[in-house]
Amino acid sequence: MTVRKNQSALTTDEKRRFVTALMELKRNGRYDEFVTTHNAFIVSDTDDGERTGHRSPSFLPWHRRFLLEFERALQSVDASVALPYWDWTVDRSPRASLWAPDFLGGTGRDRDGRVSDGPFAAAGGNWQINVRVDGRTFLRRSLGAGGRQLPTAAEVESVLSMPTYDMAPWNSASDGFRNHLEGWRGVNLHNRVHVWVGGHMATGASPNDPVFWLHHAYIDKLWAEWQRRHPGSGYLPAAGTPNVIDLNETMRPWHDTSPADLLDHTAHYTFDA
Ligand SMILES: [Cu+2]
Repeated sequence: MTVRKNQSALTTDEKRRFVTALMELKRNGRYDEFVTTHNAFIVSDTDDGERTGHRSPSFLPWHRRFLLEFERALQSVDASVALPYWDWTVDRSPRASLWAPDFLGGTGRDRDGRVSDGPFAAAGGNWQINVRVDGRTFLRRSLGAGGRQLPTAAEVESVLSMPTYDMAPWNSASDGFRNHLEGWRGVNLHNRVHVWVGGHMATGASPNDPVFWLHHAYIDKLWAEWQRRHPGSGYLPAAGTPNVIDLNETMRPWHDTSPADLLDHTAHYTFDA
């Protein structure tokens, strides 16, 4: 059984295996397929039209399935690997071990945002950015630039306390747990973390930065935590909503899984705590 651990608790060997598996997916081309898929959904998900991956109720089950696909790809390289999660309420500084050279490497240099240490630095030759938002082929970050702050535990708590999963109009204007977690409204959790990392993470091609998976694994964990706190609340909408994925409707691009199929993560993985 896959156990997703807090990234801060990984052993040196676990970090090395995770990075090696990422490198192999990058080398064989599968990694960039995930970047392409994510970018296509970012571009096509709109508040007034069809929306599946983002700014809609299926933001959470869509990313759960997307991460599951990615984790299975990693495990096809090394069966011992699981996706770690990044609790950014605790590891909230660029000095966190997450950003050390033996794991994800640090922030980008001032001039052009180029990440210059760690396994994903362009100079290593193993991490060329192919699914590009501009001409530049090197991974970019600007951790906490401009004095930006990651969300606090109290802010997370305020969102976990919301009893309703999602509400009409089921988009970036909605009240409720999903949109506050996603960040289009209120204290802003998920979106703000993308912006705090900066560089590729602040674009539709955000999975170019491996921290994408650790960020979304924590967002996914917060969904599980919300379910524990609100056992009487379920996924919404239930049925008949135009442009929006209802509970039992299947999601693109897989066409074989509905939100209902993805509500219970324990069928696929558990968390360390
Ligand atoms: Cu996304």
